[in-house]
Amino acid sequence: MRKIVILTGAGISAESGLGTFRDAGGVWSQYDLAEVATPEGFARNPALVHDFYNARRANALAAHPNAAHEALVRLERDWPGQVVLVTQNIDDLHERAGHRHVIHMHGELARALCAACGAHWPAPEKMSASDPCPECGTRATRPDIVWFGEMPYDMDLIQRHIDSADLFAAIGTSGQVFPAAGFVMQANAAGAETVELNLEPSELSGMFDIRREGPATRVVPAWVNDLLASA
Ligand code: BV8
Repeated sequence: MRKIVILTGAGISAESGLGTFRDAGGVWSQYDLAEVATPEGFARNPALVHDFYNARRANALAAHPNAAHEALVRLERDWPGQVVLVTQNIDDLHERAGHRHVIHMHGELARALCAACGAHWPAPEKMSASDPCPECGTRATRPDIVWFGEMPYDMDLIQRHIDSADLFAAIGTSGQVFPAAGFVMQANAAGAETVELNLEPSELSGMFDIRREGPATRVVPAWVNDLLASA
């Protein structure tokens, strides 16, 4: 039975009230990406970066999964083949909707990382650089987030999944951030059918075989219903 690989972006959490990055009024229009989402920015001003992610962690905790997250849970549960979910998002709405396996390629607000020894642990609601690492005791705590210029997590695993996908779907992503934006080209080269579900055309729309346009809470459940009806 067909293997489905799904990539989600900020658009799937938009209707849960979490901001996207590049839409009007998006996160990157309010903050300077270089200041809050790069290692250099963290080195310059760790308190500013922790304030930025502490605020986003609070927003994410106050948000709730929406019908799009829930539809993907149904697909993972009821699809007779393998379903692999890769997300660029750092919120935990997929998990809170009940999704069992989520690959967070850009890290997670829910985890902390020691910049000295690489240890990971569950993030406190409010994190600070002076929190001591539970493993090595160093006070070099950072959010476990992949910043610009850093290697995303699980890239080898993700590439293997895409190479063996029969269907690749990108949901709610503008296709402007690499290497995630390159996944559809890899899926096409691997012979997968590719579908884009988005509120509006993205940078990569021309790379997809099929497009379903509209808000995720409408187009994702409809897409999942059609898939399960065809299973
Ligand atoms: C790296 C964590 C090198 C931070 C993020 C070519 C190859 C490789 C790298 C590069 C390259 N060219 C340039 C680069 C560098 C860079 C990059 O891509 N820059 C861009 C800006 C040009 N990439 C990197 O730095 C990556 N690392 O390359 O490392 C390396 C190599 C070897 C060894 C070591 C290192 C790391 C990138 C990861 C950065 N971190 N996130 C945080 O979240 O705070 S990326 C950031 O953008 C966000 O996290 C987000 O996840 C990601 C993607 O954004 P989207 O999810 O697409 O969101 P966006 O707002 O853009 O779009 C929203 C979409 O939703 C829209 O399409 C909209 O229409 C749609 N939508 C809105 N509402 C709805 C909706 N859809 C449906 N329903 C709705 N209701």
